[in-house]
Amino acid sequence: MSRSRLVIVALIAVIAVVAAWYLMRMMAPPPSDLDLAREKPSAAGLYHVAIEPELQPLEQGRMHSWIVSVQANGAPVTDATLTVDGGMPQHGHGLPTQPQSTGHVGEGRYRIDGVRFNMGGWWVLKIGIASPAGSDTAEFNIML
Ligand SMILES: [Cu+2]
Repeated sequence: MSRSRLVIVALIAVIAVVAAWYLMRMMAPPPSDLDLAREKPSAAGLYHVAIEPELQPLEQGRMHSWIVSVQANGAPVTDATLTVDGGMPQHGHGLPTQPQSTGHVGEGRYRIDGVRFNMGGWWVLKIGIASPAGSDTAEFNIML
């Protein structure tokens, strides 16, 4: 085998190994102890956050909204600004859309529009909450 041909074969082998590694990572099941709670304290403990999809049951590929409830010390937080981020930890990609909070809809509840999960698997929704009480985040795991 000529030297250039050897280099090409070696290159193809490396690409195949890397591709196989990515495929195995994407196909791997999510952690068995994944916390699927839809209600939890925020990361720094400033808020208690609950999320609920308006689409029941959740469906792949459909645009829908979520209701996020925010409380602090047992009382609804009515003056927060919410941001949404997320993605699929095992696929290394973010959300396919840019969900937006359309504001407070009463009693500490906020509507998040424009959520769409374009594939099945393990998704993470990160809710950012800013109010005079402080800034905090809450991360939720969603299986689809
Ligand atoms: Cu994905």
